[in-house]
Amino acid sequence: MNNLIDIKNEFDLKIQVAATSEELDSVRIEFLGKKGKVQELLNGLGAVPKEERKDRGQALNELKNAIQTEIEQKGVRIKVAELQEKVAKTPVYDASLPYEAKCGSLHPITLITNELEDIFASFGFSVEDYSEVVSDFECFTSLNIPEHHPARDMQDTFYLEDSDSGQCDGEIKLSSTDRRPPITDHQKLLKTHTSAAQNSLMKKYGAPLRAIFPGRCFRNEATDATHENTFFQMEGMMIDEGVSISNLIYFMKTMLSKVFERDVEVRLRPGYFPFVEPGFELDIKCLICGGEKCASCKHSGWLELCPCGMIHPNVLKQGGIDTEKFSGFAFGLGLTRLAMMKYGVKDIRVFNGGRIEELKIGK
Ligand code: FA5
Repeated sequence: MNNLIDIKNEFDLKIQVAATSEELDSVRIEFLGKKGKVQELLNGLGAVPKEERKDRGQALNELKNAIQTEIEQKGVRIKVAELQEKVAKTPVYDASLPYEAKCGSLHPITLITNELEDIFASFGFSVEDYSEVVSDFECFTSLNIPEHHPARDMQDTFYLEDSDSGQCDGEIKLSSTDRRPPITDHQKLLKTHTSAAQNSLMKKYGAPLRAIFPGRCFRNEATDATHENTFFQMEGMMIDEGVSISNLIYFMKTMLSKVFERDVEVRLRPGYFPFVEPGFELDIKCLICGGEKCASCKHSGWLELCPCGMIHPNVLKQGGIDTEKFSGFAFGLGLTRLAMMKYGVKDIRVFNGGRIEELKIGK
């Protein structure tokens, strides 16, 4: 009977260690399987002397039953533990709880606009909103760009059909020099630049005036890494007594160093815009390639960012400002391009692309 006790001892050890259904099953096979240790002894029962066979058989059956029972009991405990673990790992969706929306991030243009608004507010500038549909007068004539002035062709414009009658059905007629509708001051168009708000804001507030007005602009342009047909600018104007180019340069430099939180290389060169005199182009050294020349800066190392200048007296007069007393500067910051530089976005088309992963820039 010694070997039965040994087998039971061995079984007791192994069943104690078995922690999973698979491990328990191997113990079962080892002891109760067809070629298992108990079965082998049962198979050998015929060779046991007749007078011992009954007791031996009874002892073997008792051993078999004991092992069987213990395996079954341990099996139940293991199943319960496994089930509890599975339940603990399974997320519970409680339909009665409020819906937890997955939060996205603010669009990079919103982020940079907010930042600039804060910066200019700290300089005492008000933040103005302006329509995306403006009149030809607002966009061009009031800005010293009369009908047939070649400067109109610098900004290929989307004119709205039938806008003179006030019955605009929203259909957009693509302009080109030969397809432009007959010009009247009332002709409606999608604003090509934020400068279109200058005249109206001068009339609304008079001088002195400090205002910025960010807005969406539209141009009938072929798109590439730095050009979109729909993009953002942020216009700024400061009109007061004795405003000079020094004020303009100070504000531009301070604004850029605050936006980039480090010194960025800029260059100022003469630029022609009929509504400023003198006019400048303010370029920023490309922050994508560090000036090494890449597709994002059209292989020039620089990016046109913020044309600016002293507001032309004709424009001030159109806005009802006394040019004997007041002077002012204006700038038209390329907001979308600034966002490219600030967030290291290589291609401007990402901003209108709608791919959330590419737009997850800020928090
Ligand atoms: C203007 O729009 C003038 N109104 C700016 C101005 C304002 C000058 C006040 C003087 C005084 P320009 O067409 O260069 O200028 O555009 C200004 C900026 O807008 C450019 O430097 C550029 O950064 C951005 N920009 C222009 N066109 C596009 C475009 N298609 N896609 C993306 N950004 C553009």
